[in-house]
Order: sequence, then structure tokens, then C-alpha cells
Amino acid sequence: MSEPIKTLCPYCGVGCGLEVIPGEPASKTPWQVRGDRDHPSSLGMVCVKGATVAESIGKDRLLYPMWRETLEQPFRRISWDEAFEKICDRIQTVIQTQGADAICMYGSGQFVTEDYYTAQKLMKGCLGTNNFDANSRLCMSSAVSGYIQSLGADGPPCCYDDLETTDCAFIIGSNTAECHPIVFNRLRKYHKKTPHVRLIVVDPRTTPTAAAADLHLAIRPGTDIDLLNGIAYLLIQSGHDAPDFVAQHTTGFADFAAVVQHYPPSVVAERCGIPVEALETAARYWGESARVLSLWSMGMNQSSEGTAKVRSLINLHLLTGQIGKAGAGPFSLTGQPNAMGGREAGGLSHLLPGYRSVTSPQHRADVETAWQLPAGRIAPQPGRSVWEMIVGLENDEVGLFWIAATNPAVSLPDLERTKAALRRSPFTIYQEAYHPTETTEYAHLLLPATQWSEKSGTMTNSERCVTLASAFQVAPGEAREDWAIFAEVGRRLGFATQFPFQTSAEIHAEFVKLTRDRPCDMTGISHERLHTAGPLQWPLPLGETANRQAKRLYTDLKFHTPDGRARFSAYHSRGLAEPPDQQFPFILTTGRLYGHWHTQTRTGRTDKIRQMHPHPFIEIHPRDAEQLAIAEGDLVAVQSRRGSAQFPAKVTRAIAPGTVFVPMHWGALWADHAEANALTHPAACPDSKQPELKACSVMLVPVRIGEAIAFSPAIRTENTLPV
Ligand SMILES: Nc1nc2c(c(=O)[nH]1)N[C@H]1C(S)=C(S)[C@@H](COP(=O)(O)OP(=O)(O)OC[C@H]3O[C@@H](n4cnc5c(=O)[nH]c(N)nc54)[C@H](O)[C@@H]3O)O[C@H]1N2
Ligand SMILES: Nc1nc2c(c(=O)[nH]1)N[C@H]1C(S)=C(S)[C@@H](COP(=O)(O)OP(=O)(O)OC[C@H]3O[C@@H](n4cnc5c(=O)[nH]c(N)nc54)[C@H](O)[C@@H]3O)O[C@H]1N2
Ligand code: SF4
Ligand SMILES: [Mo]
Repeated sequence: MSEPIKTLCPYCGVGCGLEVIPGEPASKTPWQVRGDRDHPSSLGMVCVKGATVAESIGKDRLLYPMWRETLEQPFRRISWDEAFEKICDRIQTVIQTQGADAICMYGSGQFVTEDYYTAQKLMKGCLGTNNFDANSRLCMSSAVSGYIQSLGADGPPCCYDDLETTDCAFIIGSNTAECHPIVFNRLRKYHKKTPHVRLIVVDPRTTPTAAAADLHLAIRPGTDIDLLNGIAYLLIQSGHDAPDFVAQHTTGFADFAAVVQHYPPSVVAERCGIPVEALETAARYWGESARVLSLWSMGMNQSSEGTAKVRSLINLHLLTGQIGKAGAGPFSLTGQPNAMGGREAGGLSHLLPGYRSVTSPQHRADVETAWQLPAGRIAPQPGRSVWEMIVGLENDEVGLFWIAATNPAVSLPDLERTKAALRRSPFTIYQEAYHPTETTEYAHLLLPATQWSEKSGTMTNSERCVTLASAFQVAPGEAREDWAIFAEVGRRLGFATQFPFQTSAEIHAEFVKLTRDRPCDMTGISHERLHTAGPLQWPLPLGETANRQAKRLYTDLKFHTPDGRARFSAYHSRGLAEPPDQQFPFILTTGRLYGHWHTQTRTGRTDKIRQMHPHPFIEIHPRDAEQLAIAEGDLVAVQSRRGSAQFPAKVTRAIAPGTVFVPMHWGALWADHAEANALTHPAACPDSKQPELKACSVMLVPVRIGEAIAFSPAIRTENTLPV
């Protein structure tokens, strides 16, 4: 390796550029990474996850296809040929006996766009079922539905330069400092050196993000809509609204204004559990700032009213004309590295490639023509969301469940129910990079996948910037690219015309054609061009010169609705799906830590990160801890209506009284009985179908020594594969 290879960090949606360099002779890894100074999104910065990524990539890999008839049997190694035969036989049997809608695939925002696209073509096109969903359902789907309903199309309108041009950053339901660290670094540096810039953080916890704020609104979980409507009330009252913008570029203001009337400061402050003065200050900061940028993630999206929360936030931007200009706009921070690419390629059960919808006859026809499939092949109704797949398994309506690049035996809500459903599955394919994960236990067929560094493909970050991540290592064992696996299944089922691809560049070239004249037009982007020009932001139509100037959407104030106007919405809060009560008096909220990534398949195998976060814990306010006679470090049993778990107590004022927090990172392989999702419920937003992973009600019981189930911070990651 002479010249450093430019690539992209495979962790979060910030999408930092990395350079791969040969490792020090004495180091544990054959290669190392550093930040790419030329990358327009990250300007050379990386956080601990990106910096340590080399350490985990080669450990405990799934190397060969493995098969077992029943979940009780051990796996045995089989050839790829046998694996493909089993898959194709099963698909044909299920189609004949139960119909194509009994086939379900559950994918991931950690796919490259080319994986996503090939999976859509196989499932929605060739097989004729829309049952493709992704873990983005747990993550970004409320942002997608909120943007579509309010602005006419998905796609965050802002860019990272806005972090350094805004006068007021309004961060709501996002622990940006830990979860999007380089976005936060850019904002924080600018905030520090620019005295007039205001930083408001709305989060029930005093996170490191909140600790850096000028104003922290520690609202009760689930009261975001009350707060946002309360801010709107004050903006209108103080004349900080923008009537000309509202009149010329929006619809639905009257209904919104009628709802907002019911949110005077005293009512809102009481519901949210914050002082009236704090609410007034927030409205004043927003109203007095020339440019307001809001940033949000899971505290908004993971809610039974997620779409309504997102739309209520967008209302504030419409009310004040804070959109379509530098330093302003509603900016959803995407979680996974390629959740954005997934949306572009149609990677949820109601979407088709190019920001299209399965319910639109025109969109289906566009895609059927492009795919050379008969008219009417694509089903007109949305497929199952992932939770509907789980319910389908419970009702024996699913004959084949294909999971790829996600670990549902940790990350889905109501884990006991999820695991019982997975156990019922007659045929589960699990396509993974590592072995074992918690989901391995529920699989019949294991397919080894290449991962980042061994596969080439594109990913789009939160600011619509597309980066090519090229392979620079050989695949371990017999691992194959996800797209290559989907394409081979397609060919073997008789769709040779649809799957001629030999490289991911060919897939990309076909995919971008389907974005022509769509909001996410990227016909001007190709692997070739990314390779020579570096990362490119969409929209970038064919023929347009790529400049490195960041772009914003809606600068002409023409929205993607039929009348070109953005739409106000009018929502009252319905509150939490499961409010606390006498029996379960605490609200449990769940989330992330700086070092760990989700279910730890990589970060659990990284020494530095394991030392940083050695074991799970539960955050409890000192007042609650005292009442329950819980001291720092005591084991606490936590029970919800669905299950239980136990964690050592971390007594801290960072959490509000009545609320407790546990990280989501510890599945069954990494600790005993410390699964956040043993406690959560699947109640979801009716529009986005995104579950309320941020709140359920629980009770706490201190565990007396002797009764404790041994708490084991030790990890069990030996590779148990017979090779
Ligand atoms: N270190 C790290 N970074 C990551 C990830 C990771 O696993 N580890 N994962 C990536 C992914 S996929 C995602 S989706 C993002 C998630 O990024 P974030 O959304 O920032 O992370 P979370 O910790 O899930 O939740 C954010 C905050 O929501 C708050 N919250 C809970 N309930 C409410 C509420 O009702 N209202 C409001 N306003 N706030 C509430 C929580 O207290 C929490 O601090 O992070 C990405 N980046
Ligand atoms: N309680 C609670 N639960 C949550 C959340 C929460 O905040 N609270 N957040 C939710 C959110 S936002 C998310 S995004 C999910 C994340 O949940 P998961 O998707 O289950 O988490 P990961 O650990 O990222 O799983 C990704 C898997 O893909 C594998 N992998 C990586 N690269 C590749 C590849 O190229 N190909 C293949 N085939 N496999 C690959 C990894 O080894 C890993 O096992 O969790 C959700 N669940
Ligand atoms: S901020 Fe996100 S993309 Fe950047 S280095 Fe950290 S994990 Fe990777
Ligand atoms: Mo996510």
C-alpha cells in the first residue's frame, strides 16, 4: 500500500472520510486509519469509533455457509452451491404453498446502496412482494414520513456548513456529542468562538450534548409536541412569525394556529416539567435569531407519535421562514452510515427506488419498465414493516425470513416476544459478517457476508454526500458481498436479464438512472466520478458540473408538493403509549454511549472501547435511589409488563427523577440479563410504524446479594464455528 486509500467510516451517518494506511510493524493491525482532510463532511476529524475500526474487522468472522435443519441441531458447513439451492427451493415452495407475501427480508442501513438496490429488485420486482424492510424502521422512518408529509419529499434540506453559519442551533432528542461526534465538534467549535450563537438542547437527560448548551430543556419524555406548540404560541404572540413566508409558501396555517392557541406557557411548562422562564427563553432565542437550525434524531423519531413530533418541529421552521437558506432548516441526523442510501434505493416496505412509493401507479410503472418486468408485477400496497414480520411469524404467515446486516435478537422491541417469534420461523436465513451474534441462535442457514473494507459500494451521509468505500482487503473465507448473494439468487430463479451485474459499479449505474428527475437526482454520480472527484452531494443531475460547494434544498422555496407549498400540520400530543402508573412508576428511556456501536459486533471486540464502557448500567436520580435504598453500584432488577433485566446502578443527577436510562448495547452474548429491549414495547407511530423504543414504564427492585443472577461483564466471543 503506497498511496493512502480514501474511504468512509462504516459507523455513523455523519459519514467521515477516512484514509487507510499501512500499520506500524509492531501494531495489532496490518493497516490503520486516519481522518481524510479532503473529505468535505468531516475535514479530517474522526471519533473513537472511526479511529479504532481496524481492530475489529478481522476477528470472529463467519467464514462459510452453514446449515441446520432445526434450531436444536448444530450447524454444519455446506457449499455456496448447496446454500443457493436451499434458498431457491424454499422460495419456490413458499410461493407455491403460501404465496410470495410469505417471504420477508429484513435488511439494514449498514448495506451499501448497491446491496439495497439489488435486494429491492429481487423482492419487490422479481418475487413481487413488498416485504422488504430495514432496521431504518427503528431509526429514520418517522423522519422520512415527516419530511414527505410536510415538504412533499424525503431528504434533509440542510448541510454541515449550516453548523457553522447558524445563529441558533436547536437540538432536540439527539445526543449529538456522543452519537454524531464530528457534527457536534463542528457546531461546538463554532459556538465557542462566536459569542452570539445560541445552543438549545431538549433532552430529558443531561447528556454531554446538553451540558454544552446555553439552555437545556429537560422535558419529561414524550412531551416534545407540547413544547414545540408552546414555542409556536410564544413566537406568534411576540410577532416573531413570518406572515409573508407563511402566506406565499405554505398551506394549513389556520388549523395549526387554532391548535397552538391551546398551548399558553403555564400549561406547557407544567406538562413538560420545565420552568416557564426556560420555555420563554427558548422561544426568544429562536425568534430573535436570523438563522435557526434544528437537529434531531431518536428522541423524536422513536416515538408512538414520531411523525407528529417531526412535523411539529418543521411547523416552527415554516412559521418563521427558517428553511431554504444558509444556517437554517430542519435537519434530521441519520443514524447508520447508509440509512440515507437505503431511502434513495427504496429500502423500506412502502418505498421504491428514486424516492418513489409503492402506492403510486406511475411510480410502479416507472420501476417495472426500468426492470424489464411485466406491468403489474410490483404490488400496490406496502409490505410488512419489521414488527409486522414478527407478528407474521407468530401467526405462521411467514414461510421464509431472510435477515441481513442487522441483529434483531438484540435490537427489536419486546425481546421475549421477538425471540419466541424467531423461534417459530420455519426457515431463517441470516447473512452476517461475524459469528456468532445473538441472532445466530435463530437461524437455519448462515451466509457469510463481506463487510466494509472487503466490499466496494456507495454510502450517503446525513448531508446527502455520497462517498465511495472501495474494497482494500480480500474477503475472509468464502464471504461474499450482500449484493452478489441477492443477484445470484435472482439469476438462479430465472431472472438472468435482471441480474447481469459483475461489479457494484454496474449496479450503481443502473440505480442512478432511476433517480433521473427525482428529488434525489444523482444521475451525475458514478463510481468512476467518485473515484476521481471524491465525495459528491446530491442533487447532481447528469451534465451538471460537480462543485465542492455544499448544497441546500428548497433555496427557491418551491417544495415537492403538488402546489409547491410546504404543509403545516396541526397535532395535539397523545402522550406516551405506556405512561407510568402505580405498579410501573418509572419511565425507562434507552439509547447509546459514545464508544459502543449498537449490538457490539465490532466495538465489543475493540479493547479501548471495552475499557471505556466495561459493563451495562442503569442511571437513577439520587432522590429515587434514596427512596428505594439503592446505592451506587448496587444491582437493580428492572421489570416491565413484558420482561425483566438487571443492571448495576449509576446514581446521577443527569437523569430526571422518575426517569431511568439504560444503554441499548448489551445483548445476551455480552452480559447476563442486561437487555434494554427485554423491557421495551412495540407500540409504534401509526404513520411511520416506528416503535417507541424511547419510553416504557418499569418498576425497580434492588437485588439483595445472593439473589442476583451472576452479572458477567466478561464477553463470550470465541469463534465456535467448526472449521
Ligand atoms: N456512539 C454511537 N453513535 C451512534 C450509534 C451508536 O450505536 N453509538 N448509532 C447510530 C444510530 S443508528 C443512531 S439512530 C443514532 C442515534 O443518535 P441519538 O438519537 O442521538 O441517540 P440516542 O441515545 O438513541 O437518543 C438520543 C436522546 O434522546 C433522548 N430522549 C429520550 N426520550 C426523549 C423524548 O421524549 N424527547 C426528547 N426530546 N428526547 C428524548 C435520550 O435521553 C437521548 O439522550 O446514533 C448513531 N450514532
Ligand atoms: N432499546 C433500543 N433499541 C434500539 C434502539 C434504541 O435506541 N433503543 N435503536 C434502534 C436503532 S436506531 C437501530 S439503527 C437499531 C440497530 O440495531 P442492529 O441493526 O441490530 O445493530 P447492529 O449491531 O448495528 O447490527 C448490524 C449487524 O450487521 C453486521 N454487518 C456489518 N456490516 C455488514 C455487511 O456489510 N453485511 C452484512 N451482511 N452484515 C454486516 C454486523 O456484524 C451486525 O451484526 O437498533 C434499534 N434498537
Ligand atoms: S462521527 Fe461517525 S462517521 Fe465520524 S468517525 Fe465517528 S462514528 Fe465514524
Ligand atoms: Mo439507528
